[in-house]
Amino acid sequence: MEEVKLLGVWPSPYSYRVIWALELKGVKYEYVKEDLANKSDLLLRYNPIHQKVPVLVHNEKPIAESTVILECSEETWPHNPLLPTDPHERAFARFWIKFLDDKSSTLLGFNLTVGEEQENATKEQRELPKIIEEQGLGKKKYFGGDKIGLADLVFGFITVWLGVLEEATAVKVMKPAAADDFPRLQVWIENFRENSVIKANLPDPRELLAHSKRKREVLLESKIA
Ligand SMILES: N[C@@H](CCC(=O)N[C@@H](CS)C(=O)NCC(=O)O)C(=O)O
Repeated sequence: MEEVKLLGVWPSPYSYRVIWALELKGVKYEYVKEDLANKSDLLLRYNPIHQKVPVLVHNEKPIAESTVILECSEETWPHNPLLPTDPHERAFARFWIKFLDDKSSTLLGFNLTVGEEQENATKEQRELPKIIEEQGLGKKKYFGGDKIGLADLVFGFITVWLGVLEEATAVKVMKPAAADDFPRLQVWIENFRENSVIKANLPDPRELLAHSKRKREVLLESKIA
């Protein structure tokens, strides 16, 4: 019988990407909670280079890096596919996986920015909704068409994390110029959150906000000290 373990930490959006993929595919797995302040021997052994979560361990074979894990899961458990079969559409999905993953670290690091660094990060992020609306989503429901795919999972964190980061920093990162701006992105956010599997596997926004505020306070205190 196969053994699948996921080393993750709350509320890591990178861990959530993998949770969503495994849940959407109906893969049974054991979730192993990591403590990043006191990393386990298992994590250090399985991801010696980056020492980060998530790590997926399939029959004792570890794989690190969330987008690599997503690709590997797709090949290991091809049922309930999260990538298209057509080579061009598959490549298109991979373009967006890469693009959205590259943007994720700036977006997620936003909570830990102040001053000029924050202004620069904000400027960069304000371009993002337009690109996603016009190039990524177009008239489609999800990045790959009618069904949730890997690119949606990579960007899925913004459906909860973005609002929380904006509230914690009191900055509108992806601020629409008008209330009805970016309607396709808004619809995508609603569709993503309303998917029953995703909905059952999202962090509580209040807990996430409290966590983000605590992290930001620690940062601000260290800047003053
Ligand atoms: N590029 C990595 C990023 C993973 C990552 O940053 N994980 C964080 C938790 S959200 C972590 O494990 N940090 C531990 C550390 O930096 O020591 C991925 O996509 O898996």
